[in-house]
Amino acid sequence: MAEMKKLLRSLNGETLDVPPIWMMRQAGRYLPEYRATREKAGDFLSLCYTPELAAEVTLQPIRRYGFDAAILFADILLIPDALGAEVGFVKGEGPKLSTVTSDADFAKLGDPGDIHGTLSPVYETLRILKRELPSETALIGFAGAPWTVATYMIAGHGTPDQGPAHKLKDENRGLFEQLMLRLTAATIEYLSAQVEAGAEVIKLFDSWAGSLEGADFAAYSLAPIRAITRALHDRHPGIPVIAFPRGTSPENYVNFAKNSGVQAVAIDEHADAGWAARELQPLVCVQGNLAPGHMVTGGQALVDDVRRIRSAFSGGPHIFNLGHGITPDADPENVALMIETLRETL
Ligand code: 1CP
Repeated sequence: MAEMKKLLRSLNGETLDVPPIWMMRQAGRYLPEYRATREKAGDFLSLCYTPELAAEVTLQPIRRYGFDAAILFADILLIPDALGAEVGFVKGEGPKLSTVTSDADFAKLGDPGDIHGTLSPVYETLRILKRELPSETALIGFAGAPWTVATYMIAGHGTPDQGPAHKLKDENRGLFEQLMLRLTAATIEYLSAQVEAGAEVIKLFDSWAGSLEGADFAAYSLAPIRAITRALHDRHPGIPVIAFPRGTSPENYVNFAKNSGVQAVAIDEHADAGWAARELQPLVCVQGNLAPGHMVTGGQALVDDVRRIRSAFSGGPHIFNLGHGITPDADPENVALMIETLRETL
């Protein structure tokens, strides 16, 4: 039997001498080859929906660095697009969407079962990747968690404090919860199709979980992720799930690790590695948590921090990653230095 891929071994609970490594936003604007392909595709959504080009940019960081995992090139806002919201990416400004703030807006959204027409190119991208990836590289599919996707659908753009989504939640909870249920159902459909097309691991990005407090965190981050994870496990027994409730509190991270049913919890760079090793690693595999700023600044501080994090998590299952996505101003040489340092014999 072929040896199991490193990422899958960690997700299975194994403690490895050198942990597997991949990087959030590893295909992206810091790479010249990404910028060239992006130019060829024209707009960002065309890049996501052209399987040959989306597969090409997924493979670029694998060829350059030999990461242990490839993450499907797509975006969390493809679900709103497939549900019939208008979605566009304005250069230099980020995403712009039609908003959902009334019953009439909600009534225009499509059914979860009808998303596959729009999303079929994404499944084709996964099939291409399945054929073309090196045999040791794991293939990660992903979606945004319902809360994070809802924050963009309600506001119509990215927001620093998710104010519009909190306002709808507090002033029209019925409508807010209908939207959350629609997103949860659509996400189950989408991720299940990704697994059928070849995804071996699923990641759920709850990038704005940090603004949900107390009971809201349990109801709108933890509960929908648990529902999605359960449905995926029912349909595809054994499929590992990584979730990223970015920016949440230590108590919430622990509650999440105990009760979400996921195999790995990704932590941001603000979570203390020693704390996470003690409190989370006995419960789940931990992914993280190098500060993305090191990819800009490099040098000895980068080397020291890679060693510190590897050592803090050496007693349990760990996936090395950044605490959030790499930024466009990062230096590709610093990514190489991070990997070289991680893989050195100590
Ligand atoms: O012009 C460009 O090339 C657009 C930049 C870009 C890229 C490279 C966007 C627009 N999305 C992506 C790809 C992407 N997005 C991936 C691909 C795989 C990889 O990681 O290599 C993934 C997993 C995402 C996920 C994503 N999109 C998240 C969750 C992760 C996170 O960073 O917190 C979020 C919040 C988005 C929304 C989004 N899409 C794009 C931008 C600039 C944003 C953020 C908008 C904001 O600041 O609120």
